[in-house]
Amino acid sequence: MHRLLWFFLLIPFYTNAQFYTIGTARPMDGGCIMLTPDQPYAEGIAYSTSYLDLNYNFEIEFDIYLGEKNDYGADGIVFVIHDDPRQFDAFGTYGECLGYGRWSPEAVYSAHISPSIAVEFDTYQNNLQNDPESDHVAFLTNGVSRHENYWNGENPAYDLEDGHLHTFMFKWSITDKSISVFLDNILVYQGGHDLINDIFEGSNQVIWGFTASTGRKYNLQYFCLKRLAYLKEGQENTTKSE
Ligand SMILES: [Ca+2]
Ligand SMILES: [Ca+2]
Repeated sequence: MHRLLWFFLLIPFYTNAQFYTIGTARPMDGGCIMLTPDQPYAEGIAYSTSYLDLNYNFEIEFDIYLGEKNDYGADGIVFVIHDDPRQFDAFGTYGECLGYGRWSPEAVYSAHISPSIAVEFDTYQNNLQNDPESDHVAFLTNGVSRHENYWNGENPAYDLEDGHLHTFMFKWSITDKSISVFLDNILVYQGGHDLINDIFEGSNQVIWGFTASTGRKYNLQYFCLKRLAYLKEGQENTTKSE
């Protein structure tokens, strides 16, 4: 019942969010941000210059583009929320780690973004990361690319490199301490997490953005921010101060 009392609170920067870019990432015409060009061995990262506040419930919605080459495409993109000590200069390992993670969970020498949570949209099978043959979505933490679970719609031919935009929504509820992720309006991940205490060591101000990489195989990859809305339970017309 109480969920019916949620109201949307749009914060001012959502239509023209500014992004800090690293590597191959560049603004595109139309407000989207290219992460990687259609070239091998690229790594691009874009972070919003405004911090996220995990003390509020919020929804972030994007269009994402993973390219148009299936057999010869790679590697995918990652939506990341982090409090890495390098802040806006944080990056992970290229190629199969998508600019976010590390070669293996034990590979602490391999660049990775931590503390963090992330959602990867992976378009290339890498056995070291336990990837299925199909493209897939997986929830990751603390710069570890390897995952035991993933979503591919139980479709062994699931493909995101189809030349089309895909809608992606990330929802955080501080009320329930839960994360919900939707891809093309399908719930692809849901999990309970006490992000502030268990991941971010008490910090509620965190950086968010996307990382991406290519390797021997490659694709044009980009994202377009559509909406960032803070939601306040049971209170109307409450504006979050910047
Ligand atoms: Ca992969
Ligand atoms: Ca594919």
